Amino acid sequence: STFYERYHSLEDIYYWINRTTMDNTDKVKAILIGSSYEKRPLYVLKLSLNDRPNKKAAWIDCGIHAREWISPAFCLWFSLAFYRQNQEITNILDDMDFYVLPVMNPDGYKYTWTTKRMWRKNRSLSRSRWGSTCIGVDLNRNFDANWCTEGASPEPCSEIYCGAFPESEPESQAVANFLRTHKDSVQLYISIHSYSQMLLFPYSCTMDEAENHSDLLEMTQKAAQNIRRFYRTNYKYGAGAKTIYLAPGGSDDWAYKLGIKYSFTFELQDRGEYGFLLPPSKISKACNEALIAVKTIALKVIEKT
Ligand code: 0X9
Ligand code: ZN
Repeated sequence: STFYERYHSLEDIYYWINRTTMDNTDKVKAILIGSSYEKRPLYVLKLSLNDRPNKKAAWIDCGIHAREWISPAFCLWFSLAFYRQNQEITNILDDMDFYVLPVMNPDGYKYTWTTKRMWRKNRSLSRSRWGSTCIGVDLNRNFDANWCTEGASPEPCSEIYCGAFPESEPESQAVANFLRTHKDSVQLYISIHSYSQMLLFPYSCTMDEAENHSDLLEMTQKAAQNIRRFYRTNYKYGAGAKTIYLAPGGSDDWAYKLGIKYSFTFELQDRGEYGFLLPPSKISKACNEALIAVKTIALKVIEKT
């Protein structure tokens, strides 16, 4: 199997980031957007083939949740597709730069490799009202979108703990700050998770429909159709709250409210057979499915904006 068909330790991913930027200085830049609770750097790769004024951009983040190993694997896979530059990708890159954050939660990811494979949250220490301590905030409940309402928990020991306040965590703050300063160019936001095979869009923090619901529905429907056609895999699609569950404080809803009107969360393979423990032999199919969805949606965004 190739490098991209295996899961990689955090150290390997940092090495890969370094290597990739050094070998492709004309197309890839690493941008330091902040650091994690345990002070690990958060690097975003800017993938760009040309420099034009008013160039559009897309954002993809991976590894918000530590145990979802297929997610960082996808960000690496996506970057490879970019170097290889098949025709379709080149067409997209003509009009659109990509910002790729391979691991939003490096402390949690590291912890799943060394200590506890099923860890989800980041690794920050919190004290509850009762004086007990617990570790970890769910970064996908920590953004400012109906923060800590139904579907998130104010209890530090919960797996869906929302944190002390919106953007209390350095990881979510770094992402939010970057997107705030780039919101004029970034038109498309995608967050990669697993598992359950779903293409989700806002809202997840309320049952209300997004203002461009029918656009988003059509885009995810097309993406799901393409996945089915090429890989015979079924993906559900729809607004998060109605398709999966009510879950406030997510990055996709926050990005949408910021003004990024094409905002998505992809839940990659599988549907529970292996769950978070998706075997390496399944990486290539899972990533190609997601890649088709990214391409389909990016082309639509370019058409529409
Ligand atoms: O609950 C989540 O954060 C995501 N599912 S996961 O199993 N990967 O944890 C779904 C996120 C959907 N979007 C929002 N809740 N905003
Ligand atoms: Zn997740």
